[in-house]
Amino acid sequence: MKQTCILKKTFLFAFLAAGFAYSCQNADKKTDTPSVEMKTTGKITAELTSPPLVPEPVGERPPAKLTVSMEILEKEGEMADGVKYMYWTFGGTVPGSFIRTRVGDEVEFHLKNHPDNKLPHNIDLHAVTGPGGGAASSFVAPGHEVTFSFKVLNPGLYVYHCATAPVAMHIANGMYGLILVEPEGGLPAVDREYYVMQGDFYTKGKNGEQGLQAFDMQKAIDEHPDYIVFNGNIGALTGNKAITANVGETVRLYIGNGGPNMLSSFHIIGEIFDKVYVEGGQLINRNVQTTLIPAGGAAIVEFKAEVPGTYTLVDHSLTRAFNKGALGLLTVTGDGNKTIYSGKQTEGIYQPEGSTVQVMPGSGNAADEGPKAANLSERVKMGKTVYARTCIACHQENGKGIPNAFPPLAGSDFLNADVNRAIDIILHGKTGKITVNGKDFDGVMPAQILSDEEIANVLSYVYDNWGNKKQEVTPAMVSQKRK
Ligand code: HEC
Ligand SMILES: [Cu+2]
Repeated sequence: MKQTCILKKTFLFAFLAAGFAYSCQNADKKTDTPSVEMKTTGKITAELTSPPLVPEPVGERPPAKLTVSMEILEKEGEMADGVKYMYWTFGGTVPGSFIRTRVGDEVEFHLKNHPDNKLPHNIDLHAVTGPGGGAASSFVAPGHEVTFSFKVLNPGLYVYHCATAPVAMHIANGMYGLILVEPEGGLPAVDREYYVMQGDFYTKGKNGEQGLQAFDMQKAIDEHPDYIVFNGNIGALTGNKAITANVGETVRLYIGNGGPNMLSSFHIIGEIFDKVYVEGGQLINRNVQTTLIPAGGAAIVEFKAEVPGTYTLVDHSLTRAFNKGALGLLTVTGDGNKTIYSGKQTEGIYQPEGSTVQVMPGSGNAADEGPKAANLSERVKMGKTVYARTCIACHQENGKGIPNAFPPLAGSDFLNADVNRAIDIILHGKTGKITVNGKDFDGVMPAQILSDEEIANVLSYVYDNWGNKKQEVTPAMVSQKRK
């Protein structure tokens, strides 16, 4: 772009076309001093942070010599409840420590491979101009430390990752993170900033299989991940680890995708991105619902939190979110704004012209004209269909739920303790803190618009499965509670 601008300028000068020259100058404003020639002042040690936190903004500081010291750690962690995984990490977390620089900085990078580690590693930073993005100079054996330097020339948000063979395996084990290069003067100030990175994981056992799970190279080659998650594990951004903001605050998310294979259709349910720095570069798109983040790519998204509530971060390839883990929560607290979002105002009877039965859906009459179970085994069978249609999205096919988000129905002490309470939950929904099998949940289960028969069937199915107490629920019991 630079080249063409210089050409254009010369050309236009000759013809005194000032208007064009102006727009050209404008486009080049941030690179008036080519970053290659920027002089550094002073030496500072980079602050590194673990996700979802990011270091302090660079603000007005001039380019500096910036020392980054990063330690590679191979360590066991928890992928999901009861599922262990041997992660390989930059700085002890997945994604690795967040590095924040400004354009023109000269980074002196110290990469240390902990002596307890088993393997050599290196680092390829997409913010680096040079062979392998640093990989060629940073190969380091366990118990060693290497140093290399680079100057950051291009502002933007960049992925870094290990590039030791087999590269996809090192990445699939968690070896990726983000490095931000802020423009001259820094990015505009916002109230909150967070760091979220998606990654796909391939385990020998299938999703949810307990115990220490080994990496499965064949599944990686076939691109069949068992887990697709934000920040390295299921639940990294839910429950008390949800990210937070207050009503009225501006939020900026640095979103990356480590891959190694999957693309991310990043979306926040209930929010619109006011701004997206497309692919982490200079181009700003506005009013975006879902932004595509390629493997080995990033984006910066910004929005204002206007309405209190819980917002769900997802990969909008939704089975990834609800079945493989790519789900996080943002909790916004503060006063509501009824103009922006009213909440439910009324619920009435919808009565199409000419219809005969005038009842609310789920009042237990109309829909009850459907087939009736003649015995328990039929009830359980019919309940399975209701479950698949209605409950599966949250409580999952195996009834195990999703840690920190949706409680398990499988072997649920809460469910087994009180059948009337269970009926009540299906009829009227449930919010507020509950404890299921020793784990706290504080979510929202919406009231289910189902007939007495359907509720009886689905609960009988749930009670009949997954180690629950084999309690039959009859339509009469439901009807009793509905009154
Ligand atoms: C939109 C997601 C969602 C759907 C759909 C949903 N639930 Fe729930 N369910 C929840 C949440 C969240 C909670 C916990 C509520 C809380 O924290 O107070 C819950 C709690 C429960 C509980 C009590 C806690 C436990 O684990 O024993 C039962 C029983 C239950 N749901 C059954 C069902 C059944 C049966 C269906 C289908 C008819 C269903 N749910 C559909 C989200 C959902
Ligand atoms: Cu590695």
